[in-house]
Amino acid sequence: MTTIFEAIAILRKVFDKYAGKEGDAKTLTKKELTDLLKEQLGGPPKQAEMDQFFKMLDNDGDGIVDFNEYVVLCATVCKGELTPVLR
Ligand SMILES: [Ca+2]
Repeated sequence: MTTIFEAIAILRKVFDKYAGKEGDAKTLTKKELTDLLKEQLGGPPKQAEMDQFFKMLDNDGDGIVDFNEYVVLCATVCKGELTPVLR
């Protein structure tokens, strides 16, 4: 497997790990996303910032973050743009 496919497999594995904690195993609740940020990215920010961040990621506004929306989070981290949010 090439390096980029390995990286993608790991991103998928992380998503599945947190999405499987409660509710639908194919989506992230706010609690699951908070745990993911805390354990994997050194976050989360303050509750108000977390609410705003979750809203931003929840593109279709259904109250959960699906895999497509999670990919946006990964891309944001990849571009180095998440640091100001998490600090
Ligand atoms: Ca959503």
